[in-house]
Amino acid sequence: MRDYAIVLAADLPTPEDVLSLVKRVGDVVDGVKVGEATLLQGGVAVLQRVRDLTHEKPLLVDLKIADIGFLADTGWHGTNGKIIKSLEDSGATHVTVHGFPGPLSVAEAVAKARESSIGVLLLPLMSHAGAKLFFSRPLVRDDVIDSALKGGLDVRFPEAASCKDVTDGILLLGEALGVEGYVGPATRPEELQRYRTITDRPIWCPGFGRQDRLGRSLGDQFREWAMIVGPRSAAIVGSTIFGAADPVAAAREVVSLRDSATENH
Ligand code: 3DU
Repeated sequence: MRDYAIVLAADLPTPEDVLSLVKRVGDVVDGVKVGEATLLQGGVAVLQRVRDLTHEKPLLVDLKIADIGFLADTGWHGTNGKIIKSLEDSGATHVTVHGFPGPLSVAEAVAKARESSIGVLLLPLMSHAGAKLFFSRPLVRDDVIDSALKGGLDVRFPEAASCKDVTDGILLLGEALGVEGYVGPATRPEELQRYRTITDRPIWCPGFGRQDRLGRSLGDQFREWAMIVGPRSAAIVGSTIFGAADPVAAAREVVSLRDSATENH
């Protein structure tokens, strides 16, 4: 994936709408995100149809998986693994997974995704208003480590990283379990800064445009995002592109704002 990638969140009402948007905008953006609604309507076959249009570009399936992990003598037999297995050979390159269901759920997701060459992006926090209600609840590092050990996981947690809340705990889990990267809120620059004190992995950031609550222009939002997260990152942009009168022009404008925000990096 290219540095500072622009990933289109193709959140349109039907799979046919999604495919016709990708046909128009796929060459301009650096990747595509397909949501659960599209998958429920179109089935996993829709993913290969997107991939046929975007070729080698990343295809993120945004399922925000949050089910059980179950480790038996014969391997992983929880539901997270079964969900991920159903994406095998579908064209998906990445999938989103929640961290709050705990170490076994994340570990199973990572293990099964690896078998299918899919990267797990974990969600330590979200971008919308109110997301901190639960993610900012206190959590101590020892409880995260104990839970992983009790689950039978033999993993190493980063030595230096401290933990004060659920967001930190999910970042610690992601580091210990080797996720490919994280989803992080472009609406919360100070939280993205916190991510970067714990991880060097890619951070894919939604929340541009309509979700911004800091009164920033789109250009300022891109500048702040790029400065904090650095090149190993992506901006996930939906309605700013697909809601515009001319989505192709809007996608070009987003790419050009990204280019100016990163030209000196
Ligand atoms: O606000 P937009 O239209 O640019 O769309 C953002 C997309 O990113 C949308 O698909 C939403 O489901 C996803 N997303 C978030 O907005 C926030 C998160 O924390 C995680 C995913």
